Amino acid sequence: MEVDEFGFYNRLLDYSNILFLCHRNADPDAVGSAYTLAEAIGGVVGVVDGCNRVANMLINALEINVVADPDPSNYDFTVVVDTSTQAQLNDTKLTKYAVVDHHSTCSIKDDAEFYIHRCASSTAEIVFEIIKSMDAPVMRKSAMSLITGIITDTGNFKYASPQSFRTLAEIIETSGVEYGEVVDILASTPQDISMRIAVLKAAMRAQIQRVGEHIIAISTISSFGGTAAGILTHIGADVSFVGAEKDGVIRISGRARRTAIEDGVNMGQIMHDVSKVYGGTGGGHDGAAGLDVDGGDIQEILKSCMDMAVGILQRHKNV
Ligand SMILES: [Mn+2]
Repeated sequence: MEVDEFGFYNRLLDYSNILFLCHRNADPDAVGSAYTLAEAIGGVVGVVDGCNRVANMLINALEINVVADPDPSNYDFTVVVDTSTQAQLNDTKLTKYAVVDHHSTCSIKDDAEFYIHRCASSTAEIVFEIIKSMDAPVMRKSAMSLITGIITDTGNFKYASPQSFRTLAEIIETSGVEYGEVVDILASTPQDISMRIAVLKAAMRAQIQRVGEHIIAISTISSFGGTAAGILTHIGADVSFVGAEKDGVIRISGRARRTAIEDGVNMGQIMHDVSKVYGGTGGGHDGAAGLDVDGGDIQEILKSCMDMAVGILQRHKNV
């Protein structure tokens, strides 16, 4: 049954021991939304199969308690947060549960006792409306976690709706949290030293090629390829490809800046095309994509990626 914000909160009052459960590899929108609901209504935050890097940073910075891989049968009721399919919860067995989600399709709500499903830019925006309907104050830590959820789910506001900005402004106004405080948490250096070493090595080993005003970089690393590729585009590359090899599988992560995308680079397409050449799989978005190949020469595959990007940018330059 679909309910409104007040109905959602009102129904949860019937339960005392509530699990607010995030999807696997939980992101800040999931963790921030679950944490805010748990603080306001009472309950605990659960995560399935860990959290992503930024969510872990948020958990550390705000000292949020999370239960890893919880069993919903140990709780009176479960609220599934920012999750649209059962697959996103792995094998977690749900019995009585509610859903709050913002993804365009949401199948997990079909068996829920009640749910709120809106096409917002983030679940955090919906959660803020729930808190408002309760007439509850927005605590500092909750406000910071909701703002983090909005920032990350909207890709630093690239995909934000006018409502995202309105909600953000309202959270800032009512909680007294400054936007800069949250940006500082997000900008803080990754705490994982192995990641910092990996990213620096990727920068050290980078080979670059220039096409007109564009720079394409390739590099290798043993893990954190996606992060490293992203950072290479922050420090000067317009297009980057970072390869990592693990257990005989070669994985290439690619990132492109808007400047390169506007000139015809589509990372998803490049990854798809290159992966086919080597009998692997690949794809993704315009600006971020990846491929996996079973075995092969990592340098050769990286070179193919670079050649394809160079070709696209050269053709664009010549027209
Ligand atoms: Mn989300």
